[in-house]
Amino acid sequence: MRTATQSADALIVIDVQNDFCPGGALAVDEGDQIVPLVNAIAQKFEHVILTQDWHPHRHISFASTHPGKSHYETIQMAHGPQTLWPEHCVQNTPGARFHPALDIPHAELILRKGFRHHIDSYSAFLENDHFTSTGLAGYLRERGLHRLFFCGLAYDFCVRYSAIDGTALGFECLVIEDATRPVNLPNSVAETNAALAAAGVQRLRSRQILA
Ligand code: VGL
Ligand code: ZN
Repeated sequence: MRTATQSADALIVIDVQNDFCPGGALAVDEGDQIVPLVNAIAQKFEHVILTQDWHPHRHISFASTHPGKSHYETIQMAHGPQTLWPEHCVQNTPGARFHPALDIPHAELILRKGFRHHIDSYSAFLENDHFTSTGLAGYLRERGLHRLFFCGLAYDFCVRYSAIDGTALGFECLVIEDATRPVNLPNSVAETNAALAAAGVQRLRSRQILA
């Protein structure tokens, strides 16, 4: 099946940043390998949005902010569980920059997220309290963009929560599987596959767009 892109479509490129690529602080295996594919896919879309994980120093999601806690441990916060990460994507550091080979000059919006000290934001729509809005849904609605294709990093966190929240907010959401890579914590990929299926998020391959 070929999926032709339309004027009400947007490609949302999640967090293709140095810290999520090999050599970065929260490196995703092969995270850099999706970059040429993401560039090619972006050429098929009139509307492209980039997200950028953008944390202040001593952000609540960093294990180092919680004495005695280790990387990848989960703690309970007032609004629910929070996985603790290595310090990553700190505002204005090289790790927070987009991968140098990411080449999407026609991207229309760069949406930063995770900039509030006391709350993390995996999703491009809602922060991890599942209540605080990033404003993205309003932006997309005002611009008449209804069908959203997701790619980028990481499949099992920011791509997952973005596509699920987008669906709940009334957008048609699709994930371009081979243009993502997972962090891969225990069970995180299997849970993501199940959660996307349960939410009705379609997974497709890049050749369905590039063909
Ligand atoms: C992400 C963990 C922490 C992501 C961001 O982009 O998937 N994962 N911050
Ligand atoms: Zn983060």
